[in-house]
Amino acid sequence: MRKRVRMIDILEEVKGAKSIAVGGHIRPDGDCIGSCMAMYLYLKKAMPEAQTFVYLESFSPVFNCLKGVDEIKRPDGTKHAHDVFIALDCNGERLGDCEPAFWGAKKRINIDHHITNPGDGDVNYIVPGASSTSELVFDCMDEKYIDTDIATAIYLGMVHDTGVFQYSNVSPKTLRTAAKLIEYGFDFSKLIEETFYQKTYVQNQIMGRTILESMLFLDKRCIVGHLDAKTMKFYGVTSKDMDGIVNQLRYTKGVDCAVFMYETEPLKYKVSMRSNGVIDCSVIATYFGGGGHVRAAGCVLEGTFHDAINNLSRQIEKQYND
Ligand SMILES: [Mn+2]
Repeated sequence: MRKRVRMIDILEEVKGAKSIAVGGHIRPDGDCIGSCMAMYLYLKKAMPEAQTFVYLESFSPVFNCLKGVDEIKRPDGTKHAHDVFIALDCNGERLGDCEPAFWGAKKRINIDHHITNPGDGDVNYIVPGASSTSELVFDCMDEKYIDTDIATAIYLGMVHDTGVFQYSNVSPKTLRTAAKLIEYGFDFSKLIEETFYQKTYVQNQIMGRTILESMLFLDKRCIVGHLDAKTMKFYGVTSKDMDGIVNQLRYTKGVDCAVFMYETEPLKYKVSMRSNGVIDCSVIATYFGGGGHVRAAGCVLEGTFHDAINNLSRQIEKQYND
């Protein structure tokens, strides 16, 4: 049974506010960007008397198709003193350089679907079973203010966190929400192709190379691919070019859990995990100080690649033995 969480009306929550900030997590993904931009555009439209800001770290240029991205402010680590700060798709800790502004706000609102989020706001709308934060953001809106640009941003967020409505986090409500959104008449086919599937030549090259050099482990039920800093430098790629690699690894027949890691600095790896549900990725990620969902989670590991995979393997094996 899904725990019932009280839905919130965001306009009710920000009533009377003169300055409102919206922000999302470090290394923003499609859902983070979609939910933040939708919320920003919505508040600007429905609350013209307030000053609204949106803070996000830099992200892949594929998301520049959304309205308002040129107005995004970079998180600067200052406290500010907004009347309201709305943290989307994460809790306070994952806001990066936005964290001081979050804690410095008079009122904090937290909307998220991560099971690991305890809810850091004065008002929380945390629904762990939901497809995406974008779907939750839609719940908080009055449909009379939603327009094509807002609908596009929400739809984009939902597409990215559901693997184009494929993952098990999709509910009948997710699709009903998506149905309402496409009524606004945007080119969803182009949006999906250009933000989700399309890769640059070099992105395809590193995906190919990672898969070529991947290894099966734990009786061929798990797979790992990795990129070291030297290889990344050779191809001229950054973290933003890695999207989709871990999912492609997971599509290997017979594999329950895929691990992809890349070196962010010497002896430090950013780890992404995907599973078919047999392995709970969030348990493993949380053990190593990260977080996420059952089927998708991430963390950071220090040490050599072999240390990292040995440590992860031990934790995955525990679940097989349980
Ligand atoms: Mn999300």
